[in-house]
Amino acid sequence: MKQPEAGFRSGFVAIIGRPNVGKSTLLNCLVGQKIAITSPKPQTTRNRILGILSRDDAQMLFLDTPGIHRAKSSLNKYMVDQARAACQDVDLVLWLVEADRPVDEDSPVHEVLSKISTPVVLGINKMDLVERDALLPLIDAYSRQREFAGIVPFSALQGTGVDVLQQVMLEYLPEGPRYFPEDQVTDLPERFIVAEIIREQVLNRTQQEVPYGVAVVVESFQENEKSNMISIGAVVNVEREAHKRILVGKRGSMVRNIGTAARLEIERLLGVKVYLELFVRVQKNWTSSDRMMKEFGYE
Ligand SMILES: Nc1nc2c(ncn2[C@@H]2O[C@H](COP(=O)(O)OP(=O)(O)OP(=O)(O)O)[C@@H](O)[C@H]2O)c(=O)[nH]1
Ligand SMILES: [Mg+2]
Repeated sequence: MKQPEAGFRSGFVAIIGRPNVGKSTLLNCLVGQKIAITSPKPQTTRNRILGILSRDDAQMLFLDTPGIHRAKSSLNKYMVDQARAACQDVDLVLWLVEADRPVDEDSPVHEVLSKISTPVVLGINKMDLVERDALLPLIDAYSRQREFAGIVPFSALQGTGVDVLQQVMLEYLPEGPRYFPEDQVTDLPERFIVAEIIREQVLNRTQQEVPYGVAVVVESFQENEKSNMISIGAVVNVEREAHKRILVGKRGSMVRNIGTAARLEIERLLGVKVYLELFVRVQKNWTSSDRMMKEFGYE
């Protein structure tokens, strides 16, 4: 174990909240780089995602989590469990809510918070969507719900107020060592990030139940040093034949567009040319099968 430098702080912060409140957008903003995919659709994030923020005086380790909701399918239960588990053994919990929504008395987040004794900071995101005057009554109403270590309004999309939020959170981290090298932003394998980038493009282009039944698995990832290229083969699993038809599109146009957009982003991430091949496959009702979920990396 490394010895902490005098005054150096480090620790874990779990970012939790309802789906779509902006948890992943905030993670990316704090770390200064896109690690987690985001979308206007709820239930985008499915796993716990570590983001590392290194400063001269501290290393803050953020856990982005799936939105907490009343889950029915195995996949949804897995997602909520990930969020619940992230709250264990952290130094601080950051509960995110939206500035343009009234106080949610009946939030399933309360049940999760009631089981932990960790300090909780309330982050009121999307303040760009409301007048400043609207924030005070909201802060007042939330502070009557429970005790908070701090309440901070901010906008993850515009970056306003995020420095204040960072400072408030830092106060709750103990003295500790630098756990990760300064230039490391996450512990996720490249394969996972590649699969997520592909899923994000699917989310951008599909509606209704299709995006919720998509799982992307990277099956091959080969670096060719001679041509300085990476060849990636990935399977986009869907729950039904009808979903496959939508994803393939007219003469393959949809899957081609998804592939092109994903490839460009993967090339930016990896800094080399990429050859990306996508296959769409039906795995009937996989979101209700523990076995299939395991196979797709949700275990
Ligand atoms: N106007 C505005 N929109 C925001 C802000 N932060 C996030 N959003 C948008 O809110 C939507 C959801 O953002 P995400 O970061 O994916 O939300 P999330 O909480 O991670 O969602 P799940 O992973 O589904 O739980 C996206 O369309 C974001 O662009 C903000 O500060 N202002
Ligand atoms: Mg998310």
